[in-house]
Amino acid sequence: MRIVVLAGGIGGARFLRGLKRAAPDADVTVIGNTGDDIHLFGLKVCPDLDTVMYTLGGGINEEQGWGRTDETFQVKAELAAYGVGPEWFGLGDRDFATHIVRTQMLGAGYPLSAVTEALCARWKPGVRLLPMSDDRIETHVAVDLDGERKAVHFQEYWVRMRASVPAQAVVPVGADQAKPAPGVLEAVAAADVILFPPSNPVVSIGTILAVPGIREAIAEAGVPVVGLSPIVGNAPVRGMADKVLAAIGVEATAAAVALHYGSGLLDGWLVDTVDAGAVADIEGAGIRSRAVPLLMTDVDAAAAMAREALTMAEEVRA
Ligand code: FO1
Repeated sequence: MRIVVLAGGIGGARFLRGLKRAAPDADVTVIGNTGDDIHLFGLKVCPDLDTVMYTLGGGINEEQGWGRTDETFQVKAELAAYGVGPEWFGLGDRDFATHIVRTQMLGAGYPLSAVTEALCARWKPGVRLLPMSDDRIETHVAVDLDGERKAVHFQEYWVRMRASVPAQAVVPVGADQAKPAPGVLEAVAAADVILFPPSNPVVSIGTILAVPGIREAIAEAGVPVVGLSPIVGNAPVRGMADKVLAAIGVEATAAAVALHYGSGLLDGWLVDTVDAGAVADIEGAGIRSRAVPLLMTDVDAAAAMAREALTMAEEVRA
């Protein structure tokens, strides 16, 4: 079975770990969000690609959900001693190596997709990890600060500001001119099932869908597309997805997110058991829905969610 998964960072990565346990023989292609990417310390940082790669490759810091395990911060401290920041972004020593290799290869002319493949040769994530695009796309967030509207990079909004002010708009800068990375459209066209894990619907999956051609390819693939709600009990499972949902006028509920994707894209949508009351509304909008436990408390729980998603895919295919 060929499965295509659109993934952001922590939620996508943990779901994928469950999917690999639930379907060990499946051929899984991950289309990773690169809108969170940023140039810091002279290096190209790709948080979501790395979170997937480290999580599936066994190198992730489990408590944080991002960055490397057994990490130290000597390089960052040395840079700070030179007055070089930003101090608000924690890049560890082990992680620096990944970014040096990536930046060197990009500088030598390799596209991000080839660089990601080279990094994955070490981590062996057991999936084919593709960036959504080789073109530079950076998500910016418009905020009102001191009476002025200002655009900040997504990482600055998320990590430095902790989404403490309302997001007025979210813009994937460069997406309109971007092309899907090699292999992305081919993987979608060859898929038996397409899954949207409980990743952020705006800045993760929304950004992937903003790359011209990807949304259309998924809608036209003619195979089941099943998603899992990242909103449980009217709040994000983790992160601050409600802040960016508000910016696009979507309520932070499992049903509102399903309707935001719409029946033109989604065939099935799993909600958490606490949101069982939303199932009828979602089905009324032409999307099959069921309430199942959606908290990824451990790999077994994530695997159970993946099994539910695959079962629903078979039901909507029938
Ligand atoms: N998230 C934080 O909250 N603080 C950090 O200092 C931080 C550093 C960081 C370094 C590398 C990396 O791959 C991810 C990192 N993240 C950090 C996570 C990341 O900023 C976001 O959570 C994702 O972009 C959202 O998916």
